[in-house]
Amino acid sequence: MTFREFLKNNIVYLDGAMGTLLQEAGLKPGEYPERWNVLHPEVITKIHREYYDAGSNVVCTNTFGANTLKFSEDEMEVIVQSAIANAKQAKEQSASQAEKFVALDIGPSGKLLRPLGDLDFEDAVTIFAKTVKLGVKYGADLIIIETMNDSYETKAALLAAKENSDLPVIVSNAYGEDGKLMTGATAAAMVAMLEGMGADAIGANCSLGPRQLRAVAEELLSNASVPVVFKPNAGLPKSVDGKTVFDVSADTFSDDVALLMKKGLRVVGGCCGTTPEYIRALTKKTVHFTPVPITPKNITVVSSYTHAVKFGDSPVLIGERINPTGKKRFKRALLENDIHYILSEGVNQQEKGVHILDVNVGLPDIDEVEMLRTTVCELQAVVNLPLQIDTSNMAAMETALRRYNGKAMINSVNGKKESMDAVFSLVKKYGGLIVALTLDENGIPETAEGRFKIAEKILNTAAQYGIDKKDIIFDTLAMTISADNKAAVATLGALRHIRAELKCHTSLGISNVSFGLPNRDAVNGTFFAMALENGLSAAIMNPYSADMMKTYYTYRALKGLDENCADYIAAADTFTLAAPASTAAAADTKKTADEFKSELQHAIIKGFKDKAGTITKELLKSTPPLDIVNQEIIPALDIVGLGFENKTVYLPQLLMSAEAAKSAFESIKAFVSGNEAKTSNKGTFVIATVQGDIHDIGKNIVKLLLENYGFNVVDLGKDVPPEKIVETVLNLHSPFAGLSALMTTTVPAMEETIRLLKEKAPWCKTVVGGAVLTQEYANKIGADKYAKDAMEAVRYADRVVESAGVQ
Ligand code: B12
Repeated sequence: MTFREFLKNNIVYLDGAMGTLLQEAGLKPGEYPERWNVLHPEVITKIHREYYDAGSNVVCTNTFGANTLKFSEDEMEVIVQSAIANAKQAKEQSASQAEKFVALDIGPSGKLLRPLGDLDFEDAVTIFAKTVKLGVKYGADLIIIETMNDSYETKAALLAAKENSDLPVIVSNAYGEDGKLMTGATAAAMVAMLEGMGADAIGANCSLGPRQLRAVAEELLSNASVPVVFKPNAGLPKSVDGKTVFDVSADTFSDDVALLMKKGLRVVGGCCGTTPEYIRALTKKTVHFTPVPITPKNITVVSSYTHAVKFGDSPVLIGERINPTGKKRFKRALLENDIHYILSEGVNQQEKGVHILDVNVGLPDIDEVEMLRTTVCELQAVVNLPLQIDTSNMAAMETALRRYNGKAMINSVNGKKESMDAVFSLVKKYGGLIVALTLDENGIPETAEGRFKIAEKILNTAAQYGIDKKDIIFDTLAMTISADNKAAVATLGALRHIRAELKCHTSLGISNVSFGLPNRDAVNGTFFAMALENGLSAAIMNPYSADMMKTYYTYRALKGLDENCADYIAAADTFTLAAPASTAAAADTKKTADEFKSELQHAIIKGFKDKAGTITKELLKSTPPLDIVNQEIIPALDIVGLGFENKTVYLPQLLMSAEAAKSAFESIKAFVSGNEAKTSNKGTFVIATVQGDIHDIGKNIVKLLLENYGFNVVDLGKDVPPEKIVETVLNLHSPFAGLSALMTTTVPAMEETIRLLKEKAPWCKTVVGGAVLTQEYANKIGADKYAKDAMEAVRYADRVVESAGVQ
């Protein structure tokens, strides 16, 4: 029986942990477990066999960290070959009567993808592809991609699996206590993306015990139309007598997992801390369970790297402003490659409350493939809304879908054969929700019936490609009423018909309807309300239009979709506002220093790197550099930091803000170094961010200021071990060591550095700083001086130099 056949009607038992068992067998800290496939095949085979004997149907090869970033291509081949051979041998040896399969195990690459880190998306695909090809070559039965905590990397791995094999693929992510991935994705968002790309089963593993992951399992079950995978840890790790132990026993673990199996889990196993005993307990308790049938959830959904947007509950707003049609300023931005303008249109529309952004960057004179790729990548770094890829250029569409971090909306397909063939093949591969226009080779039918017929044809053709009707949303084409006064009636008729008969969701580009008329917004607003009453699920619209927003909020309130009319009340006084302030700011007007200041905070909060640098340069003409740091850069980062703490901002946004702050700081640095020549040498100041901590913006500011006040600063960078700091202080006989720590978890490293410095270089004054420190804490860890900001560090060092005559 193939794995896919088995998965259809059975509960699948996976294995448990490998790493913790290898440590018990003697794997040393820092040693690569994957090498044990070759060095100690008997140990690996024994562990696999014990899992099969305990009732596992699938064991995962010992290849979690095997990739070409860690191993040479030659060594990779030997590792994967032996890993699969070990698992196959265990399969032969096991006396278990259960169906048995070998899964090629793929874990995270160990690097962060751009824009979070420096690994390019396509390079990640290539790295995973190499492992996949070896898995196929040496006969794995399926692939399991697991413990991924970034949706983008998960996509890269799944794409590599799909492009290089026909094997079934299980995809499992590591969710945190907040029920989200490290980079912010909810389980619903992951299901939307992974199902669209054709994962055979989707789930959660690692990070927490079965109880803490229960809500994630339930979210997966209510969204997924494929089997749900659950492979939690044996609870949380704790250290007992220097050994790591987990706090959930095999008995409790199996009870907790069994409870969720009754709700529908179909692929179960264990992660860190679990052993064959856990799997045995689980199989024993549940082997008689009847598998809960997998039911299609019929959810029409798109997703970004953080969340899913579902169609049907409440009207969905799709912002239309990233589109050159009829917009001179936007055309100019495209021709001049002014990506900032495009990004700010994205950010502004998000602030206005749209749920999805339409992205159209097609102009005759530009390279649309390149432009669309860049725009999608840059946009998803600064906004977390799902995107609607809007192009008729199929090469551009494919590049954008490939790079998109989520399940995109696709604008559009129509009833022409060539359009359907091109779009459906792309969607089959990358997933997506398709907007289907009800027109074909014969044009746009005048009647509602004609448009309905085309909709039926599109659905039938999509089905031949294996695309479900939940992934098609119909646009019945709003035509201008000034040319044909029955146009809106036909559009609305088709809309009603499609909703009622085909049960599909619908979308309309609203503004076409009013073309050629005065006060177009008035017509658009009313047409939008009529369309909603006739079954419109989503509108491509202008969120800066007060009439459109008025219709949206009043409709929701009147339809009982807005509890206590809370959203209406919150938005009511904005209905009269015109375009947002920052759009006006984009116009070339003269700005005051104050405007630049709040713009700088805005640029940092939104992560506009280039803009932050340029605004700072302007600001420096009228404001002292330190004021910019203290009144603009730090408060802006504090806002982002607070958002991060409250889980409204996720790591990618935090990172983009940090990049923008750094760019502002670079402008300040260039200005300061150009303006003030160093006048004296007051002595050496060794400075570093302590071990384990990579925050260095604050430390760099301190460095710049100290240099400008005549100190010779030796900057050791970030994540610096105590020994290196001490060694440098000793070599230079430095009178000062400045240490920065921004996290509670890295303050102990600061304490250790101070302890070593006191022991080896007692003359050296330790000056400490960083957001988490306080005077009290600084005293406790024995620092000579706590400086709350850079200026205080300079004043202190000056005082010491003056009073002691330090040189
Ligand atoms: C920007 C930022 C990042 C950037 C850092 C980029 C970089 N190159 O520095 C990125 C995105 C990479 C990042 C990563 C992480 N971050 Co962070 N980050 C921040 C943020 C928003 C701002 C920090 C900052 O630069 N502030 C501006 C500077 C100018 O201020 P400052 O550092 O305090 O410096 C001033 C003074 O303190 C003093 N000073 C600083 N150092 C020194 C040194 C000396 C010698 C002296 C005298 C004075 C001095 O002078 C400076 C100028 O006046 C803070 C939140 C916040 N409000 O602080 C979170 C924050 C520090 N990060 C946090 C976390 C949790 C993380 C991550 C673990 C997230 C994750 N899940 O991966 C990782 C950490 C990775 C690691 N191992 O270090 C938490 C820490 C929580 C805690 N209490 O422990 C914070 C507080 C956010 C939060 N509220 O949850 N982060």
